[in-house]
Amino acid sequence: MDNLAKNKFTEDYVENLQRITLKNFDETSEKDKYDALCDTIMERINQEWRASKNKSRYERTAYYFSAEFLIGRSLGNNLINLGIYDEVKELLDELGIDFEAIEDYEDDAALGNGGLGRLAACFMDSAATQDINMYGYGVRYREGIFKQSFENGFQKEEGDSWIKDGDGWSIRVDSDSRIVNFRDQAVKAVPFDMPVVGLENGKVNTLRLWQAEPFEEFEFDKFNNFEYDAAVAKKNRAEDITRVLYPNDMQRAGKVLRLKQQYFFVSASIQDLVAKYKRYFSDDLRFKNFHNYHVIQLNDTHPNIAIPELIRVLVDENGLEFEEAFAITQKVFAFTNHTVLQEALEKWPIDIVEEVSPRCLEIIYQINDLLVNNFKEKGLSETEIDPYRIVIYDQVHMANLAIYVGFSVNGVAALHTEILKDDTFKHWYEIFPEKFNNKTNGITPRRWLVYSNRALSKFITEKLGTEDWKYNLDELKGLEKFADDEDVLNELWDIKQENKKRLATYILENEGIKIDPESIFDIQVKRIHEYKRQHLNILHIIYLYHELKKNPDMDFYPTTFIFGGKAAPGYFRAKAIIKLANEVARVVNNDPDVNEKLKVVFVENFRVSYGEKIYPAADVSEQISTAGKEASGTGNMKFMLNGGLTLGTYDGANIEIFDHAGEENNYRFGATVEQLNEIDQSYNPRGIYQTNMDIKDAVEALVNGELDDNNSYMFLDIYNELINPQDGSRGDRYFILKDFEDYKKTHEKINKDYRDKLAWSRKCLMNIANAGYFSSDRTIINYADEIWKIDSPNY
Ligand code: GL2
Repeated sequence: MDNLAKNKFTEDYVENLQRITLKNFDETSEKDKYDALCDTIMERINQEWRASKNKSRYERTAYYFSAEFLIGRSLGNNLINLGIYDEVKELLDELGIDFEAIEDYEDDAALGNGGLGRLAACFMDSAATQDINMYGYGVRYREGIFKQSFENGFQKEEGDSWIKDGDGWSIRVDSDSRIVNFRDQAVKAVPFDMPVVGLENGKVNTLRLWQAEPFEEFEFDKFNNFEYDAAVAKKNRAEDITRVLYPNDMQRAGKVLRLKQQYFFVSASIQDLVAKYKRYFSDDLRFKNFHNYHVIQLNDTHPNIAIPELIRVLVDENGLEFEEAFAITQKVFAFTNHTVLQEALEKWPIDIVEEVSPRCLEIIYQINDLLVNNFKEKGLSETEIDPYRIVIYDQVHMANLAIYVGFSVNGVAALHTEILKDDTFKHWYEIFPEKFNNKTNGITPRRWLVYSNRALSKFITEKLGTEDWKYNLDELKGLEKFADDEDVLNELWDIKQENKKRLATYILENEGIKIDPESIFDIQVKRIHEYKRQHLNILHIIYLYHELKKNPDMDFYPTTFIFGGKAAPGYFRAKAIIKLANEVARVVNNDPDVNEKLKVVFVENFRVSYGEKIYPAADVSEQISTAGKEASGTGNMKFMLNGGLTLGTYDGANIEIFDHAGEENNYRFGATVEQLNEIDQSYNPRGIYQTNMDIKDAVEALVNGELDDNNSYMFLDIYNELINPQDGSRGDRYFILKDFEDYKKTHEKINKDYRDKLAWSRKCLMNIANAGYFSSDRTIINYADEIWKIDSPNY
């Protein structure tokens, strides 16, 4: 901004502040100041937003359908992408306003559970920055993922009404409202559009989130009749649909309301696309060119009911024949799978599908018939066809629907895609090999570096002598030339130290725990799942605690273990893992024999905005899932980009991180998928427990009174799963004990290596320098290029 623009900004800002509050400047609150800043920025975005919309109207566009968009806060990110972050901070400073203080008035838009939802948000940022036409379509949940707190170490959940004080980043577009018809109910779908600003390129894409509303606020007759509850019953029933995000990560909900949410946003979105197409391509009555302008990417199975819905709209509302509509549909849909865990692959009982949309169920049967005939022609018998059926045993298989109809199926990391082809969807791969492809995930460097790690960002620009890396992250490779430059390595070390100090201060304020910024920060933040093996990490901490108790003078570099993440409210064992971590933290942190050397913190309510403070401060990134189970992971990339070294299994995108940054610059441990497959049947966790005393002592602590679970039997539950299975299985499904010894040894190596500051800093540098591949810009360009066939000016 030149001086004129700066003055204008300040003028607009003060004027907005007074206009929306009717107060004099010095009477306004910090919240007022935050609100006015949103307004001022939205005004600036508006013009480019309209221009981008107008320009893309007659161009091929991708539509990213996702039940989740885990956005976080928008203020800082928008300022970064508009290229006015530092200047606005300065201008506010001149007005006596502390930017960081007002930033905290923004609630995270936490409309997602974890990686899958955050990926969608990163893709939005990258598409805009790479000038790719992409609309996001989703749900405007009034309650995001619950807020987590700990009571006596147990997780407590509380609602997260993120828009109760308004939402400065959305525009309600009443004129684009649609009607969504369920079997027993019709509701209004009202779109709220959020701008998605590209990095200083004038491109603004749109994220359109639908909110369910009644047609009438209340029924007057009933009210007059003193039936007050009944008068608003319909309104509540409508609003229920988008009231709350299901907090189950990778767990089928199986509830009518959940399918209603899915159908709700998908139906509104499909109607939206078709209505717009008819407006702008009014002479194409048979939708012959529809597929030339639209490609819909289905983010997991959640939006897959869009497939019959498009056919329904084309056939019932636009007079096409089923065959015509089906042919269009085949050219429009592409499907991304995000997990191989069976409990996540959605299958809907047909009575639920019928209750939501009887017509879609009918169309699903029609598609299923096509499939059966088609496969019979290929020579398959009835039983050979079974694994492909969309409807079988009274259930609709949402993945089968998308794989059969869609033209592309992709996994989210190289190993994951191989597992899909060899195992999960092997039968499909045999018939349609050409549909399968890999798109390794990525993260946006704008939020996860430029914004959240200002010092490192400045360092990179200085060393490379250009800001080009912000658009093309491969340029980071240029940092390698400083790999042996001691001054540069020291500088990098100091940046990490500063970030660690900032996090330590924040943790003291928010968690009430004092940690030493000089200690190794060893961090595991992600949803709590058995397959992610937070309990492997905790058992190892118990082992370390035992060692330090036996020998307080042991040669051990002080380490702080930091955890963060939410457990699904109904996932007992995940909650047990949280309780266990908190209990170990209580014991360790209060024991003066060890607490100079060992600290454990489980931060409350880990979320995007907490992550922005955590990722830049990590020395060690724990990525310790059972090999073959983590489809990709994306937290691993956030740590890497910020110079955290990966302590990881050979799983998901860890493998690609090791490939790019070098195994010598990271810490790989544990069994491979092949090894686990081999021992699967003969695995004997009890045998390991009986012969390895370190493991025995750590596992014993779960039940010998050393740790207190307040009679919840939570620790016994973990113990039983490991070595005393109650269900006749072999126990330790996720191979905790199998990988323990290697994990322990690798930790020992880390503990030694960290003491050589220059060598460690060199590894950090090598990770940063090779993080380019993990930019979601690269990922989205791959989607645009290989699946969507949409031009991006940058490839
Ligand atoms: C996930 C995978 O578990 C995770 O490994 C992957 O990185 C993300 C994004 O592709 O998708 N699948 C899934 O259902 N959730 C994930 O985080 N929630």
